[in-house]
Amino acid sequence: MRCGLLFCLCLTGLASAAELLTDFRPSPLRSAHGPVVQVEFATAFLNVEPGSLALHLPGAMLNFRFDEAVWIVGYRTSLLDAQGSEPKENHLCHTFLGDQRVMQTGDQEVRGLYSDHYTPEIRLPDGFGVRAAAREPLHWMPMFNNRASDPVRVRMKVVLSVIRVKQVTKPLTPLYATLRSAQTPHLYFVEPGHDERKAEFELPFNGRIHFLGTHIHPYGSAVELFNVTRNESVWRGGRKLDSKGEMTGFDSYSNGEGYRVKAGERFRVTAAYDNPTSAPIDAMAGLYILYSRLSNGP
Ligand SMILES: [Cu+2]
Repeated sequence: MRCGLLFCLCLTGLASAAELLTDFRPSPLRSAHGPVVQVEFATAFLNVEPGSLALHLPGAMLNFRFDEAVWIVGYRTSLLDAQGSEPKENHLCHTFLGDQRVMQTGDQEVRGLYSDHYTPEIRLPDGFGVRAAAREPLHWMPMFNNRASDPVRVRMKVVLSVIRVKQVTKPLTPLYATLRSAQTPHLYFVEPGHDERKAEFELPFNGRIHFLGTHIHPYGSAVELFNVTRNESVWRGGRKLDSKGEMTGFDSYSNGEGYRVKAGERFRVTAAYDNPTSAPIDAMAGLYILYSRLSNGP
């Protein structure tokens, strides 16, 4: 198996097929809507220089397609070091996968998923999926951080869980996504102590929100989505800590029934950081919203 190019599909053995993902394997995931299979790919080893934040690495992005129509129902990314272990440090800023490149401002609707260090895996509520047509061009973009003083060498492995359209046994509901940041530009710095950033926006669709996930950096403490029109909180998530008080993950919202949205309602995303250090820290605060559309309004 050759991995001489900057990007390769080493794990699937599809290096010669490059960007066409066809190697479906059994998945441990189960769905009432059809058999779930998974397809994997990985980057080659990449050097991430010290001081890198939200770094795009040349050659680390991938344009790919499925040979047949699929519903993407799960997405997992993991970083591996030269020993094949997951590094303890946080080198994954975030990734995007979808039908277009994700813009971090404005009213963009994408069909895609994301991951970050604190939300490395998304499993959509059963019965929902992101639809990809046969041979439709899809784009995958990883971004990296290295807050240490030495370069690191890592590769990223991706597992996509899908239901093949030809194997669907019960209809699925398509999900669409939009990314909303509490701060633009999205990379900012937080002084020691408590910090909150807020942004308001309008959602232009009638539908239901079924998944909310955050993109957050170390010391991010809470993210809230608030419906300003109705004066009610939609969801508030916080960080997960281990027994030593180390941040290990962040809450997400996943619900088959979902939260109703009426076109034109205004929302506010608020992100809080608590910086316990004596120096400014880097921060990002994004909310990735996955929703279904209702043709006749909520
Ligand atoms: Cu980031």
